[in-house]
Amino acid sequence: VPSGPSSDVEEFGRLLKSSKRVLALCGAGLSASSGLDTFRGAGGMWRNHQAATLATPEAFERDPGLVWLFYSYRRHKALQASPNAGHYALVELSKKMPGFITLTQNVDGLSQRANHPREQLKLLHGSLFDIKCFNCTYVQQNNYDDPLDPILAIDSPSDDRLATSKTSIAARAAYLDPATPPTIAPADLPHCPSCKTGLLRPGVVWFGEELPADTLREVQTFIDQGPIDLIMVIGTTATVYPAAGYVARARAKGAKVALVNMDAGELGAIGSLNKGDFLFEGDAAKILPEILK
Ligand code: BJW
Ligand code: ZN
Repeated sequence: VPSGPSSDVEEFGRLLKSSKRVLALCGAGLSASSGLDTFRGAGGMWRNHQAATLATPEAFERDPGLVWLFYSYRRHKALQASPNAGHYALVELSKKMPGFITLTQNVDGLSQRANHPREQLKLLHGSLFDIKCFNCTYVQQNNYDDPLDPILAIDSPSDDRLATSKTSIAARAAYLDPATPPTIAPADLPHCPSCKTGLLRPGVVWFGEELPADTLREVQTFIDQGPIDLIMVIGTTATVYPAAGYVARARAKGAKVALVNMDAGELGAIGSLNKGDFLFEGDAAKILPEILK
């Protein structure tokens, strides 16, 4: 009978202590206990739109106002949230272990606000607080304006009230009427200060877009440097590529896998957990401080 993964905190502590090169691959579950929604499952809906259908360049071309309202809501929520004990536990481990880097798919800025050492934090999917031009190469980093523009205020007439489940059925039905015009005329949305013609957009990586080349290069350099002892897969379904592919690449470099997830049924790209691997089922904000101390 093959034996499966361990959930023994002491045994994990011994592996961590003997490790020199460690990766964490993080997803939305890391920020769940800070009150931010995940993409898939219960939290992944906004105004009856599946979050993943709004996170594409095609959606932005079709209705940039709708997509911007979704991101304006997400920026607002992220700014109201605070980093949790899970973010801080990763920061502490980073300080203790120079060979530890965190690859995060999250765009919420919470790791940055927990003062995660920047060289040890790789933002695979960009940030809600980087603002780019849809047409040219203009980028503005660390823009925490909320709203970015008055037209995107979530209490404006084109607001976010429909996002709550308390919304009246009539209001929701009116919104979903296919005759409903675009939420905001594109001409009224913020435009690029550089080329003047392009619409500004959030600096996140949408489906079909390349991940930031410099970040991918930095991660590749780390992988190429030698064996990897451990990859912790934290609060992610590991279904979105190329991010999910890092689990197999770390394994190919000898890494054990430690899965930290509310729902251990969610194995995504992880495949099966084997002897030597670890499984910690529960809230990342509670588990990470326990296993990384
Ligand atoms: C908790 C918890 C608690 C809850 N504690 N846990 C290879 C195969 C097939 C397809 C592709 C492929 N390579 C590329 C593709 C296409 C595509 C892709 O991967 N598609 C898949 C869906 C199949 N990838 C791309 O398009 C990427 N670009 C690319 O590859 O460029 C080159 C190329 C171009 C064109 C053609 C081919 C190649 C770009 C992907 C960008 C993804 N962007 C998004 C949106 C970012 C902006 C935004 O935030 O709106 O990133 S999608 C969305 O998913 C977001 C997330 O970062 C990402 C991952 O989600 P995550 O974090 O895992 O969240 P959930 O909700 O899925 O999971 C939460 C987990 O937490 C769950 O497991 C819960 O159980 C758990 N949990 N509470 C612990 N308290
Ligand atoms: Zn521009």
